[in-house]
Amino acid sequence: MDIKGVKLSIVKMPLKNPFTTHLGSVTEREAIIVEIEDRTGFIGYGEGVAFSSPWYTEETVQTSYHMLKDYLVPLLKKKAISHPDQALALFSSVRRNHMAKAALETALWDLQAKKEGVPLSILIGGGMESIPAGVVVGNPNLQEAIKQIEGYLEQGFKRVKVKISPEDDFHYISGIRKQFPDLPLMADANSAYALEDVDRLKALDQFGLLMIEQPLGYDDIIDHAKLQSQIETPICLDESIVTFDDARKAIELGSCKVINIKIGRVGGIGEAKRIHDYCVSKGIPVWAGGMIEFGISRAHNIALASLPGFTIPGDISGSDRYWEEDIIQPEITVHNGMVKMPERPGIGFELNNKRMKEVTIFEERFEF
Ligand code: OSB
Ligand code: MG
Repeated sequence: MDIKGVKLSIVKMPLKNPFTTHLGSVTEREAIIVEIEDRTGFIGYGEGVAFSSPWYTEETVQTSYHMLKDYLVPLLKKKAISHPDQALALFSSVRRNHMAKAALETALWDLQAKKEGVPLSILIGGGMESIPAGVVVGNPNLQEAIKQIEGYLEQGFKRVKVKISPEDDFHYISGIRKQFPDLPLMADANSAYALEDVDRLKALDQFGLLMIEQPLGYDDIIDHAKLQSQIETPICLDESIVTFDDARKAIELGSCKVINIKIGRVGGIGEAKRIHDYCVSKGIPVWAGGMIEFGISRAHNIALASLPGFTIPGDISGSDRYWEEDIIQPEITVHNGMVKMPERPGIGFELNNKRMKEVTIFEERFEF
């Protein structure tokens, strides 16, 4: 791909409002922004979505940075590749560290799409249609959550996801349901339950949730299969699916009826596409999960969500969901609950250099 150099920037920005799960609150977001420049002057953008601490997966901003600087960027420098679909094989000597790999791999996809002069959605086999936006409410206070949901429905969001835990699940979900009887609603537990909680989870069946996301252990697929056979609500797996084989095994076992695909969690767009294609062949719907991310990662998600198997609205909200000002221009916007597919080559957004200057806390360049 004739790469000239790679730039890594660590950015840091406060969220407009704290985002709370039973695992804690996120009030500030750090991320790694990757820029890969080729010798003709094109620049591909990627975003490392690991958090500052390892609460969601084992990776952090610092472990990702270490992997990128000391292993992944040197691998890319040592062995030239001609297409981003060779990146996963190139990185195969590094075990896991999916978010670090995805940060670089997604930048290669953006670069390739720009070289070919096509939108990223088209390059990866998707389309140009607008996609429906879904939003996540991370607020355990029922009255505040209801207010927030009202605001999002006014903006036209097509689907709402809330966070739940055994502490307050029945009261919280029934309160929201009472207020919004027809709302396409789902609940994400981020592994807050154990198999012994089956009765609590069965009690939620009456609320007609679209799905319950990752109720049990973050690396489990066995107990989820046992749970799915006892509850009506479809189980969606998030944390448990970090590879194509995880998806295959979970579907074979009956551990879930839906899969949330996050590019960072599975190590890149190549693996995300493989999981998508397999799910389509098995009749398992998928949707694009969010990571409280900045605009670069959001833009990659939007392209991914244009693939035909993404039949459920994803965690795809606008730049203003979390940020006073995003690091891209134009910002991502939601109109009547829809996000327009960008038409320009690549991800279709540029870095906002002024904003990048304000929020960058560290940067480093690697010449090839
Ligand atoms: O479990 O889906 C999750 C955010 C950070 C880490 C994990 C998850 C989430 C979300 C998505 O729920 C929030 C968003 O990006 O809007
Ligand atoms: Mg989740």
